[in-house]
Amino acid sequence: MAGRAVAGAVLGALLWGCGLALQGGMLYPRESASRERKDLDGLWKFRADFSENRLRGFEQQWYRSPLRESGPTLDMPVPSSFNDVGQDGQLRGFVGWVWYEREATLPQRWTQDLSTRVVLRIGSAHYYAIVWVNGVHVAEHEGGHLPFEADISKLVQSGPLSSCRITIAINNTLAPHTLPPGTILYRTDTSMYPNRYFVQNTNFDFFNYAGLHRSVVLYTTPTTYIDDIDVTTSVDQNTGLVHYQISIQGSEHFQLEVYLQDEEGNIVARGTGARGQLQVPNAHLWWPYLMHEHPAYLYSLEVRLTVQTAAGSMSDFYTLPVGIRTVAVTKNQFLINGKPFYFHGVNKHEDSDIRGRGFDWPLLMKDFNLLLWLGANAFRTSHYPYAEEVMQLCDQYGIVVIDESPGVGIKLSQSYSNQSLQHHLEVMEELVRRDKNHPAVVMWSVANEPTSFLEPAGYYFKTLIAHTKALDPSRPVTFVTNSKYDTDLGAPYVDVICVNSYLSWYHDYGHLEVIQLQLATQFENWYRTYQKPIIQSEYGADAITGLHQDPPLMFSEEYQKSLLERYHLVLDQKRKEYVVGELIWNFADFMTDQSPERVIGNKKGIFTRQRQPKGAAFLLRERYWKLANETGYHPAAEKPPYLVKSPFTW
Ligand code: BDP
Repeated sequence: MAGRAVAGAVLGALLWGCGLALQGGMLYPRESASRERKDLDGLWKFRADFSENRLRGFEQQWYRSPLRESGPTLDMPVPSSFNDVGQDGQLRGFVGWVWYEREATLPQRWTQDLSTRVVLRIGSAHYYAIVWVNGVHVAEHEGGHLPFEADISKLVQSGPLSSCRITIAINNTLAPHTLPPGTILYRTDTSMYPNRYFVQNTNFDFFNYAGLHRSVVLYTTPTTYIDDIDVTTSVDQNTGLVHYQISIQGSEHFQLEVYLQDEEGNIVARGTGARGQLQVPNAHLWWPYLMHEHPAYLYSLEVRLTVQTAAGSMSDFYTLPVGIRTVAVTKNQFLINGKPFYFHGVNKHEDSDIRGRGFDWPLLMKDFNLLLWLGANAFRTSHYPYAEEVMQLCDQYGIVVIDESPGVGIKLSQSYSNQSLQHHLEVMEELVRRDKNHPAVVMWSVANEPTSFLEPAGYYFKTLIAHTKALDPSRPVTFVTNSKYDTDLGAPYVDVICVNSYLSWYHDYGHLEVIQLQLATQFENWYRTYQKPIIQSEYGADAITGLHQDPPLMFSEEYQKSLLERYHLVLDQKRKEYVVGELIWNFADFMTDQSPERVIGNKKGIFTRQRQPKGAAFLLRERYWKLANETGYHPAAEKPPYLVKSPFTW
């Protein structure tokens, strides 16, 4: 019973956040003539609360004074997961509250100029976070993959201090109503388990890394500021149309000017007012990588806000990259700029040695270089939203994104409650708010492989998909299903059907010969029933790098390659009909919970966790460049072959 009380308290704290309403925009913090930014990356003070009820930090109010005064602390890098940094096995699997703290020194202008607004922004704190500045509560947020912020101007401008102390308490406990969901399992048999023993159980296949996974930044705006910009684009003949809507906070009397610049810095269109439409004759469209000779063309939308105040005039500037492109879906095609687009790419994870899910520029660039090398034109953000910097690179490199919510592992009936649905709707709102302006994002994915036979599931997904479409009518919506469970509850409502299957892996072990028949049947059944384009959104096999076996046996590199080749035979037939994409599971090996099915993580990567290629990477590379030539689009030729050559071959 005591154990239940312990974790009850852990979970109880999570409920505080329910019912948060979405307020304001969430523009990426960019510097401009009116905005400064200060990154708080580096070493933070850290303590995990190992007390029995995990609530000592709150009981002793650790946020009231520097963390070192309430006990020993560790140095913890930010951004990073805390799990794999240390040598303490207990911390690796810790469940409950951890505390981060750091002092930030502020420029004098920030603390003394009352027309400056100072904002604290947290890119990702997994899973539930409470934030204090100088001991004062400023923000709470539920959900580990999306940013949140707090206006801390009053706090930092009210005293003589030129520094502030930021304390962030983070709880990684997953409950049936969280996204992703989880449960705390109590082991009360004292002949087998120590007193108050509990474990965190989940129904998804990746390690529940936790901590401050992305940068924490301070940035400024004027007190009247550009709060949000919403851009959608369309094309009329050769003219690109940029529809914009801008929201301003702080005053109702302002002037707005917008300028659209091309890549050479020429102003190609201008407008005034909070909403409007810019016309760009002979527009350069944003095309995916390998689909066009000049992919990923980005204009810059510069927004200039001017306000007259008693003290004079005040300005705010914000520049947003804009790609002009259209997305549409027919019953058997996915169209970008009116041309059929075939997704040939990967599923990823935010996962690497030591950092766990922590953001890391070298890793990100390595991943993008590998995608370009591979000839991949797309990825799915399985199984949660990725860092904003990742989405920006996709815009810049022309890598098309299926942007997925953390709706993974939804299996229990309690995870279909109203509370869960409410939270899932809010997460979709936060995701669309953050990523709506990225031309690379061509589709929203609301969930991955939920269990279908539970009664409320139909209502849940119907509502969720309708809500997402209402939030953003400019993009199609999908839902990822798994033929293993014959899940079809989302299919009637989505625009594109994404199907995962693990033929000859989770069943018919070793029988590669059944793949062609089973895969063809899978596609035909889905298409016959729904008449919608289909993406093979996951397929793959574990391969331990360096393990060879010919004829192929499971877990060898040869088996992984042979399995993919069998899939490709069918994909090559069906892509001529209604299959519009193939995304390998997975780009790289990644960490999971421990189980007899996993050998230090999931080994379905075509690259190792250290990003070295297995044999399958070369196989896919050959295929993707071939697909690029067959499905790409050359404006002069008007039809394939596109004749692109990998710059990485000589
Ligand atoms: C799929 C899941 C994915 C897993 C994969 C696997 O969507 O998260 O990692 O199976 O088992 O069903 O490798």
